Formats: sequence, C-alpha cells, structure tokens
Amino acid sequence: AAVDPFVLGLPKAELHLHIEGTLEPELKFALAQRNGITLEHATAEEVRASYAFDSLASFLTVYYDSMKVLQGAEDFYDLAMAYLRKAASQNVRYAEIFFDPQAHTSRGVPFANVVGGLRRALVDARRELGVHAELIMCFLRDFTAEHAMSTLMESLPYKDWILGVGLDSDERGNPPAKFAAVFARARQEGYLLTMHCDIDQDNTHEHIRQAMEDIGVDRVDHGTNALERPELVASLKDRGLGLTCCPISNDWVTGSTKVSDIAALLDDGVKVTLNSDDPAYFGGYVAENYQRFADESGRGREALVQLARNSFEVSWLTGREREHYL
Ligand code: ES4
Ligand code: ZN
Repeated sequence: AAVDPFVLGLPKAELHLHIEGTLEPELKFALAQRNGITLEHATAEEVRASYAFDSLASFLTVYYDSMKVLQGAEDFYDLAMAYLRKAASQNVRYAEIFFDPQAHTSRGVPFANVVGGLRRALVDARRELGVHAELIMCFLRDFTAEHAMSTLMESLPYKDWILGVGLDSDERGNPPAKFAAVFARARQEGYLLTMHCDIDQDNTHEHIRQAMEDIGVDRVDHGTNALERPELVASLKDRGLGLTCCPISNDWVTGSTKVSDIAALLDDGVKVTLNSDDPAYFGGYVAENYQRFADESGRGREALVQLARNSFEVSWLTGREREHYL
C-alpha cells in the first residue's frame, strides 16, 4: 500500500528498531561475499519468499541465523548507514537504535567491532544526512543474567556512546525479574532503562507490572497488553511512560496489528508511539507502520500528529533538541 505524503513528511522519532532487523537481503548477500560466506538462498527474492513467521520464536530463528554475515566493524557500519539513509527518506529526525551485542560476541565477534562500527555510522549520518541517532544495548533474555551482567561490564568503556539498555529475544520463562540486578547496576552506571514486554506472551501482564514497578523502566517496548488491565494503564499514565508499538511486527508475530488496541490506548492518554521493530523482515519501515495505523484505525491527521509528537516526547532526547520538536 502506498504511503501518504503527509505520513512520509511528518517529522518522526523512531524508538523501537533493532539494527540487526534492518538487514535487507541485498546487503546480506554483499556482506556474505565480503566475508566469504555461502548463503542457503540464491537471490534476494528467494530470501524474502522464505520469510513466513507465525510466532516470536519462528522469527527469532531466522533473525539470529542471518547475523552470521555481520563480522567486521565495516559490516556494522554499512548496516547502520543503510538504515539511517532509509530513515532520513521517511523524515525520521531522531532514532534510538537497539543492538544485540551478545548475538555477536557469542559467535566470536568482538564487542568493539559492533559498537565501533555502529557508532561511526551514527556520527557520519548526523553530518551527512542530518539524522540524529543514539544506541540502546539490549540483553538477550534467553541467555543467563550472569551473561547479561558481564556484557554490561564490557560496555562500560563505551558508556558515552550508549544511552540506555533494553531486554529482548524470547520472553517465554524469562521475566523482567530475572534481570533485576543487571538493570539496577545499569541504572547506577547512568544508563536509561527499557524492556520488551512482547505482544500476547505468557504472563505478559505480570511482565509489564514487573518492568514498571520492580525494575523502574523509563519506557516499555510493545506493552500493548496493558490495555486489558486498568491498573496497568493507570500506572503507565501515572509514571508518564511511553509504549513503543510496532503494528506490522505485531501482525507477523500474532496475526493482528493490534491497531485498535493502540488507538484505544492513545484515546486513554497513554503515550503510545509507532515503530518498525525489524523492518527488513516484516516488510515495512516506520512510515509504513503509520500508514497501516491510519488505514486500519480510520483515524485522520490529528491522531498521526499526536503519535509523532509522542515519539519525541517519550524519546530520551534532552535540552534544546527536545524542546525543538515539542
Ligand atoms: C524482536 Cl519482535 C522482537 N521481540 C523480541 N526480541 C526481538 N529482537 C528483535 N526483534
Ligand atoms: Zn523489538
């Protein structure tokens, strides 16, 4: 479906974007060639045709397998520059970008390659494209809390390049509480905190509650299921916490974009935002997610402007740059 020029032109912040989830098949082939890797598919079209996810777990298997082409700092640089060019073309002015260091260090790729390559792209993009972006380091929740803690320690020399920490990957049996000590230490080190509470996962309401009340997160990623518990909606509003919603991702993972739930949260005064999550896999960048919201909710420009305003308001921008957008 075509994106309305109004949607494209709206100044936006993107707050829920996994940089590894922006690996388009064409770049995957280019990086495979650079690194001497043979892929199981012959063409980009074949790769796209193989994408058929019906759960978080089925998506994550493909997502992690694809990362084998990411090795040198240059690969991470090219990955991030490609995303930032696309973001600039959709008038994304500011992005907070997730990365998954453990998905790379566990394959023998040095932490320095990952953060060094990404950081250099962010610096160049700000100068060349006028897009400001920052990094959020995510821990893989299906790894141990000890592994997360040692990754946190490994990140400390790069603290000036990392705005906050998040929690992603397979949520089943991996509640926020498992990482209480890691997140407490991260806060002490000056990091801001967010966590995925993915759509329709087991114990999702308890996970949202733990993230807010026990961990004290500064934002919740997804978290749309809060709508089903009035006390969670009240708590989100009391704390002024934003939700980073991802309609097209939701559709792949659960069979519904949850647009009506997102609209209901918006009407209720919760600071919801729209984002793309893993656009190369789910087939839509942030503008396509706004368009999908508009098409399915029937809401007009006023709602889209509110969503875009929310994206700057619940961003971790500070000072004059923040004031500029509000
Ligand atoms: C993710 Cl959709 C989603 N959920 C959890 N972890 C993730 N990592 C990348 N995309
Ligand atoms: Zn995500």
